[in-house]
Amino acid sequence: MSSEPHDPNCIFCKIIAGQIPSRKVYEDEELFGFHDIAPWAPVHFMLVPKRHIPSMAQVTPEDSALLGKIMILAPKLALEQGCRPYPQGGFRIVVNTGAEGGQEVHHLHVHVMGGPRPWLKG
Ligand code: DGP
Repeated sequence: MSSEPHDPNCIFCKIIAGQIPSRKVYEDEELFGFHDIAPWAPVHFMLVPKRHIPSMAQVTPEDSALLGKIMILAPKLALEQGCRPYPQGGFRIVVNTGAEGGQEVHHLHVHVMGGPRPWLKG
């Protein structure tokens, strides 16, 4: 274990616990997926571990299966949420890490974004 299971002050821990409402796209024993409240793209949801890992900077080899599961789930859920199939369609995966990485919520989260392209830059 690389961190405490839950942080009572963490907004994503509260979402996972159902204390703050969210638009859920996925849940199992170790992962939770929900729509971003401020979407950057027509389809924009996040996948998060239920265990409170602050960021990618704290993951360890013990988290390999968890991270792999997120990456395998992302394409499946992207299609379910309305992204068009590869190669004309597709999606972007972003994991902001630390202040200089643009991370605002310090509970590891994988953004999955897609849909018609005008939102996409860079
Ligand atoms: P980041 O900058 O990578 O830490 O992204 C955090 C994202 O979390 C940001 O795009 C907005 C989203 N977010 C923040 N608070 C809430 C919330 O209460 N509910 C939901 N669904 N999303 C939130």
